[in-house]
Amino acid sequence: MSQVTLYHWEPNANSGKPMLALAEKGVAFNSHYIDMLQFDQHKPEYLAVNPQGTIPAMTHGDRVLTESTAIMEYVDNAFDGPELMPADPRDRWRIRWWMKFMDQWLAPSFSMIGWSMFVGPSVRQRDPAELEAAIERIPLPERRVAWRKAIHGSFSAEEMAESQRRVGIGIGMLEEELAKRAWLASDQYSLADVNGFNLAYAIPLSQPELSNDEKTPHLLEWLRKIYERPATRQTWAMGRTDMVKRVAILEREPA
Ligand SMILES: N[C@@H](CCC(=O)N[C@@H](CS)C(=O)NCC(=O)O)C(=O)O
Repeated sequence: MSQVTLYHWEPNANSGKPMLALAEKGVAFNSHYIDMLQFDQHKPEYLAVNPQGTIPAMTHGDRVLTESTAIMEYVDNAFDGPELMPADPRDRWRIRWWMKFMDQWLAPSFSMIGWSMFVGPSVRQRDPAELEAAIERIPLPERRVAWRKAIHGSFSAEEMAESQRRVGIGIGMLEEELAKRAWLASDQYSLADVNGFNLAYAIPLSQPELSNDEKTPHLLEWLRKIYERPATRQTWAMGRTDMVKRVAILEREPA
């Protein structure tokens, strides 16, 4: 059996997607933690795996796989375990619709807010010359821009407002969709739920005005149900930073 190694940061956003998919499938993997805040993703050892210097990446035997959503699909197809893509073509279309919408339109806005509130403040007290040298080593120019803005707190008011607008729309769309069925995109738990949980698990904490038991009951119930799954517990227990501890907001009150 070929070994699986996952290079990942926290169970959050892109890294959390393949972590949770592997756990749902019951696939044992070597966990290689990349400390994003220490810039491990730009060190030569990791660039030998993924020259773009972004996480996650996965190896399966001699195959190297990148792009979190595509990795999840690979995991679902390559291994036994519960199917995370139903057979029905319309369900498959809906799952891919949601994943495309989240990855392309919604996640970058969540990411901008997260980078300005967590990533920037976590590193900006370090020596400026060291930080600038670290940024210079980043292979992708767009990631250099994101790091500079996060460190210097220079996301513009317009781009932050646009991100907040998209988050508001996204929350409304999730609530509307989750009122229709138990899971986001089909009647069975799927990759869309894995993807969506990674994006949305902290919404009740970060957006309490927009998402709470009164305004978005279906969204809250969906998040809590996913958090109760053994694979989710196991995956979030692998987190090391305060950021992922936000998941505790999803614990149900004792009856
Ligand atoms: N589209 C890629 C995006 C990967 C990505 O940009 N990941 C972020 C973390 S969520 C990253 O590696 N950031 C590191 C950096 O910018 O230095 C995917 O979904 O895998």
